[in-house]
Amino acid sequence: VNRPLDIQKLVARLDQQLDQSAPEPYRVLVVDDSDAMLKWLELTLGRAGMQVHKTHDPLDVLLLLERHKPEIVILDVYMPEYEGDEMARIIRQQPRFDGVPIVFLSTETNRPRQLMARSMGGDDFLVKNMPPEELVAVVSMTCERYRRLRQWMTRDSLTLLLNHTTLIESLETAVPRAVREQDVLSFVMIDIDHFKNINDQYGHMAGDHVIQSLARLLRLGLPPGALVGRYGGEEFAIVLPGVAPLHAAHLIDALRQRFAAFPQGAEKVATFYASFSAGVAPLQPGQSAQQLVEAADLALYDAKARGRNQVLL
Ligand code: GH3
Ligand code: MG
Ligand code: MG
Ligand code: MG
Repeated sequence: VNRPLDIQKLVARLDQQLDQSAPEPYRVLVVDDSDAMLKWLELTLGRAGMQVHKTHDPLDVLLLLERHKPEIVILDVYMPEYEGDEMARIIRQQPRFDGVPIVFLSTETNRPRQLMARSMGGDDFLVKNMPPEELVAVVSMTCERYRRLRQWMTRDSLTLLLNHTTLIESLETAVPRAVREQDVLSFVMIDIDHFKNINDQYGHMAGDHVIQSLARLLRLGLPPGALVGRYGGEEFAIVLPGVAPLHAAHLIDALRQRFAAFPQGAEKVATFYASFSAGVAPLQPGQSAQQLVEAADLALYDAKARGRNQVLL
């Protein structure tokens, strides 16, 4: 006897695998005027699987922060030109680096002096000559916690797609880049059809499952480089750098067909089918990110007006 396939269970497992695939090594920046200390840090953290960038020149710190996007900075306090806490203050003045944890690593054992360094923007103060496994533990725990925090801040919790703010920020970065590189870029707005009816007929839980199923399809079905976000409620937005509008429309239409054929349902709910409408807009010369969103929105509106379950360019 064939038991019915438990789709939700399969899907939960798939999500788990997707989220666990290939954990990236922690990226660490170490700053110390002693080359011996830098070597030791590189060896100790490198052996623990971390990616270590090092410098003995505090003036390089901002450049290296920009270039390697480290997830933590380990900072010496006593250095010839700049003291570490001064450096921490400078890092903290840059809003884009405000979320990077800074850990001091120094011979200083004087508590008031340590506190002063922390008040300049440090998150922790470690004393040198600590056992290597302790250092590795502190760095891993700190990176892990900040990764989780960043995920909460940039992702939508129901779908794990980019949230509204992050998606718009990504678009505002992608548009000038496309202009600079003279590359095409397409933007897509998606809205699930008659979603209110789905909620009314099958309940909000079933509605949530529909949103999640579309999110999964978008996460798996788009080329690498695509930025996929939940724009709001049952609305999604996609930035496709390097993808021409016709190609974008075909990609989205293929997903539209798969979505419309996907049996929906939750526990104790009859199987039903959902669909979405989408508007695609190419980045036009001189267009701002906001104008691009408006253009895609307009195309979406047309797709709705023409009967839904279709993609319009
Ligand atoms: P249309 O085809 O014109 O898009 O019709 P619609 O019913 O989808 O349009 P509308 O935008 O008016 O309805 C969206 C509904 O989605 C309203 C809101 O109650 C519901 N909704 C928004 N966010 C969520 C959510 O996270 N979960 C669920 N279950 N419902 C949501
Ligand atoms: Mg020193
Ligand atoms: Mg809507
Ligand atoms: Mg809708």
